[in-house]
Formats: sequence, C-alpha cells, structure tokens
Amino acid sequence: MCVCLFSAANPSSRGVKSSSPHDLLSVARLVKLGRSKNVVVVAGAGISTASGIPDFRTPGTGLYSNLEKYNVPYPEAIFNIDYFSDNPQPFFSLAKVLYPGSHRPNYIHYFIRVLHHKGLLLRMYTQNIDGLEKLCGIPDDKLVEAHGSFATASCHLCYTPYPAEEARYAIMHDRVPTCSFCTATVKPDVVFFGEDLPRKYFLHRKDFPKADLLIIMGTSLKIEPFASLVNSVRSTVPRLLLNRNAVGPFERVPLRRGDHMELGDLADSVRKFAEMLGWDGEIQELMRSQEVVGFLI
Ligand code: CNA
Repeated sequence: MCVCLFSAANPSSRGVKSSSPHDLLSVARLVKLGRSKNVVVVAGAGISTASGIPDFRTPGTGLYSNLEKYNVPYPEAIFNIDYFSDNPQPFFSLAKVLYPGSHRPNYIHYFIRVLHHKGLLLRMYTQNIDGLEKLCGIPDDKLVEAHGSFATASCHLCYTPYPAEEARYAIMHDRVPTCSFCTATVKPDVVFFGEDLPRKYFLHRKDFPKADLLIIMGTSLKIEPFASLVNSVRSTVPRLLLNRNAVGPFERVPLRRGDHMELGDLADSVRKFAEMLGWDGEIQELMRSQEVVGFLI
C-alpha cells in the first residue's frame, strides 16, 4: 500500500459546522469518567508548527506556499519518488531544514506523552517526520511514524540500508550519498508519494477496532491511505478533531453522532483540554524537566 495525494474522506460541497464550546468538555468528561482507556491519536504537521516547523498547506506559512527556492515544478514533486530519482537536490535542500536536531517538542507533544503516562494511549499514528514525538519521550511501541523518519536511510532504488548518520552528514554538506551496492541515490527513510508505508503502519488493523476514543490533531487529512484511518474506528466511538479548520469527515453536516471538534489554534485547544482534565500542571512540569535535560545534552 503506497502513499498518495487523494482523500476519499474529503467531500467537497458540504457545509461546515462550527465547533461548540461543549465539545471539548464532553470529551474531557468521558476521559474523567474512565470511559476512554484505549485512546488512539492521529496527528499531522499542525502539531509541530508551534515548534517552528512549517506544515504543508497553511496558506502563507506552509511549505507549499514557499517552495520557490527549491525550484520544483509543482509542490508535491519535492516528495515524489520519481522526481527524486531524477533530481534529489530539492528534497535534500528541504531535508536540511527538517532534519531532527534544531527543534524542540511543544506542549502538544507533551500532552500526548502524559496521555501515555496515564495509561490511556493505545497508539499514536503520526504523519510527521520531525522526530519530535520520540524526542518528548513517547516510547517506540506506542508510536507509528506512518510516513517514516530520518532515523534510518537506504538506497531509494535497491533499498540497501545506509548508515543514517553518514547520509545526514553528506546531505548537510551538500553532497549526494550514494548506495555502495548499486550507486543510486540514498535517501532518509521518509516515505514519499509512490512509496510503501512502513510495516508498523499495519498495526492499525488491530488498534482501530479496539479504540474507545480517537483524537485527530493538526492534519488536513489529504494524504491517503493515512486519511482514511479516521473512518476505521467503530461507529459508536467518539472522535475529537483539534485543528484550525474542519477536515475530512468533519466537513460534513450534520456531524456523525459522537464527533466533536474544537477549531482554533491547536496549542490553545490542547491547553484548554488539559486544563479540563486537570493535567496542565503535570504537562508544564514535565516540559520544564525534559527541556532542561534537552538543553544540557
Ligand atoms: P498539512 O496538509 O500541512 O495540514 C496541516 C493541518 O494542520 C492543516 O489543516 C492546518 O490548518 C492545521 N494546522 C497547522 N498549524 C496549526 C495550528 N497551530 N493550530 C491548529 N491547526 C493547525 O499536513 P498533514 O500532516 O496533514 O500532511 C501530511 C504530510 C505533511 C505528511 O506526509 C508529513 O510528512 C508532512 N509534513 C511533516 C512535517 C513535520 O514532520 N513536522 C512538516 C511539514 C510537512
């Protein structure tokens, strides 16, 4: 199953319901009553904009509005495997900005970590490639990096593994890492359009039927097959969308029973939600301690 830019979950001509002040509160109540013990989080680039990493599609600030300097014929070319095969330079220039190391996790990442601390996180499915989930301490077995990461690298043609640090060094120094087996270009194992998803992604087949709350945050739900994951929880399972705008099935009016959304700045919404749950102090404390450690190493 490979990544493509199409969303069956994204109807075009439907009205959009605005969020109600009761939505967050009713989901917080479910969590407090102990009704949500297997929470699945589905996330995208919007959870990292507060860390200073631009998303794709926000007009003005998103990467797609600012690709002139990468000299690509159309925005998605930068993550297209056939385009990369002919010309890896645009992606390598962008990779220098996205490589983990220069950004820190923010309140939203730590909220998810606290969800795990409380024993409530069944799994987090992220489309992000910035590594901030791991950096904030969400353990590997709770995390599915559905679009890969920079943590490993391999030949884009024959898939021979290549040392990730060497790939990073070459890219950072404007050199093209090449495969020792077939001499084709090596790339970090970030999943491009036209490439297969990592095997771990298929955990969704057992996770989503088990979920009792789905939280969707910071994604436009435009990339398949990831976008359709949100439709694979049972129909009675509450879904909470935290985003600047309604996306995917949340564009439909009326919303499915059990669907809730809080529209606005994600960091504000997550903070509000954490306050309702009584977790804000714990998150702030965790952030303080972790960020001191992060600063020292
Ligand atoms: P996207 O299509 O750019 O959508 C982001 C969504 O988040 C949009 O609906 C925005 O409105 C919303 N959003 C952004 N900032 C905020 C905010 N502060 N508050 C509330 N909502 C906000 O990105 P998707 O993740 O949906 O697309 C998937 C792509 C993006 C994946 O393949 C990623 O690899 C890729 N990507 C990742 C990163 C990263 O790793 N940080 C950065 C840029 C792109």
